[in-house]
Amino acid sequence: MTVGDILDVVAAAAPEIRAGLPGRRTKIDDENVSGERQLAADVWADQLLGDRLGAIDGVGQYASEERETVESVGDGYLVAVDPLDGSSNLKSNNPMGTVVGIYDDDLPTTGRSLVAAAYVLYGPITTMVVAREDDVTEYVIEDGERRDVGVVELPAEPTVYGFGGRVPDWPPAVADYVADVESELKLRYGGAMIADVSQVLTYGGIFAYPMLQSRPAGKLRLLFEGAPIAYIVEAAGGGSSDGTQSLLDVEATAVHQRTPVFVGNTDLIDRLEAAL
Ligand code: FDP
Repeated sequence: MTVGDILDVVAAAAPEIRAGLPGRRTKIDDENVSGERQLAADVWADQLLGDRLGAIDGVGQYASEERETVESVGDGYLVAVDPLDGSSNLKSNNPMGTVVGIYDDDLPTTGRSLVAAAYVLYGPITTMVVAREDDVTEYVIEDGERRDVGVVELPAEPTVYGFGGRVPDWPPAVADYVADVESELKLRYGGAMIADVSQVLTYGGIFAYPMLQSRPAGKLRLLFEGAPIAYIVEAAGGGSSDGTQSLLDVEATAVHQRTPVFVGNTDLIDRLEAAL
């Protein structure tokens, strides 16, 4: 039952997180462990989720993109959270999300230790997508309760693509790949991984935050973002890659390790790996 309890707590926290955003759009003086200036909303969502998830019987550790160290809170699963993914979208009032990975191992580990992964999308409506044992379900969150609105399956025919990072900073092989797929797909990039991945899950296609010439490991965090999203997309019938292998197979050596992220329809991921 613990996995279900964790997901219920995340769903119950979502309306509270959303309701607290309007007054927390400003940056504070602190940086997170990855050197990024935090918003008041990042810190607040992290505190709220840490308190709630840490109190669940059966949760052993709480790890957050916003905290340097993993907190020990009892015995059981390790819950890794990106409390507000894409929070730089808050200033311009564009969508953001919360990402949750439930691991049955200590960090650092691989995505193969995930027993479930989920995200909340704070869009025009608040939705939650949960992957568990190859089953991916979308919920609408109303009054903190999850209402099942159907199975999520990646459409067989891809239509959208969205790649992060500045184009002149992409390695030539990434630029060539994008030049190739942009004749087949239409650009959809909003700047929050969760919202951009949701477009791929809905319409088919590929989302990436690739390796950059200035930043060979890319921007996104493997254990908080890359692996949970790969778990969801693969369970929905798609593929994932760090450029050479499934994101679920990448061995982490540090809790806050970064990785290039490519997720989407398997043929697009195969072509990407061949191009790199
Ligand atoms: P943000 O910095 O706003 O939290 O997780 C990092 C992330 O957003 C992703 O959600 C998003 O895909 C990416 O960074 C956006 O980065 P760019 O601003 O470089 O496009």
